Amino acid sequence: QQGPAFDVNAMTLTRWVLAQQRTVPGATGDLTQLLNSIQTAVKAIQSAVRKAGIAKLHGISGNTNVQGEEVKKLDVLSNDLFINMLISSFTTCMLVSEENSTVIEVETERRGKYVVCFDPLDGSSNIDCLVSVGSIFAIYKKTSAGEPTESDALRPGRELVAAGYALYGSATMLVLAIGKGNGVNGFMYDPSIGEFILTDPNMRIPEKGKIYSINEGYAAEWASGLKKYIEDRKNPSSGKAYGARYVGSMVADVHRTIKYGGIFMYPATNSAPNGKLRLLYECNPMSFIVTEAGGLATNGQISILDIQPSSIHQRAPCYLGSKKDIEELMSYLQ
Ligand code: P6P
Repeated sequence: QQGPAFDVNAMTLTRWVLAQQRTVPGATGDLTQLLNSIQTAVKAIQSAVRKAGIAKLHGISGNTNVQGEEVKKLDVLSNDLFINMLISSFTTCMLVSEENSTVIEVETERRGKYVVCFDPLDGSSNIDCLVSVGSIFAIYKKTSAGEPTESDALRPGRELVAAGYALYGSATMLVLAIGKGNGVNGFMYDPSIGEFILTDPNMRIPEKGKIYSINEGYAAEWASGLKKYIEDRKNPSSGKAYGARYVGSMVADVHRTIKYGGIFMYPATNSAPNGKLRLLYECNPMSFIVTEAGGLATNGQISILDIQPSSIHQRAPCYLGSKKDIEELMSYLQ
């Protein structure tokens, strides 16, 4: 018995978020409003990413197109969309963006109780060669009294209220974790109705995988424990060798790691002792999501979610993925 050709009862992201809100006593609906504003930004970004080549939105274009209109590069366009949708949601008081060197304070009359850290278009160096890119966001509830300050964003990932990412891949998917035992849920974009549909409920990362994901170009700069770990993936004393997969776009590499299992690593190197990935809007949200899906995330010493940030663009070494793979890696790093 085939399902209906047209689903008249689709579980859209909007409907799912509202249903979750109704299970929380005293919920004001602000988080619902905030997530729906992020959803709108992601829908607009996905549309721009999909037609970037034609609309000359790619990084290589200058700043005006043949009609002389000002053309924003995709990462600037994505940043403007996130900022405008978040501020106009009346649910945020301060924003941290990968694209802005300082925090963005929301003016008083449009303030709400949430602080959002985001990378509006992660992996943008891959756009011109059509490799998947993504958006990443992390949401805190402001708990301090008085005016919002940078310290309202400099909090361990353990305090996150929600985190998510959008992957602009062969299809567009939004993956969301809102804590409180709701797990991790994946919503596929259906362009025919312009809605995200719940296709991957309760995503769980396999306990152990057989794929490792790291940029081997930096192998000469790795610590000895990591070198040995990678060597033993390739040449195990027993069992099969691991496969290697590295897109070079964090959202794509992390999403594959959650779906198939295995381990994603952006390690410390001699030249970059804190690695490359940013703690507030890359490592923390991804670690929150992977942990909610049953995996682990570490900087090589402690859980990424326990790092006390000291500056909004600080980097952190990042090893995340299947529980048993991370535990095995840690036995090499100690
Ligand atoms: P490398 C993309 O530029 C990015 O910020 C992440 O999305 C990705 O995981 C990483 O950098 C790739 O860095 O040094 O391997 O090119």
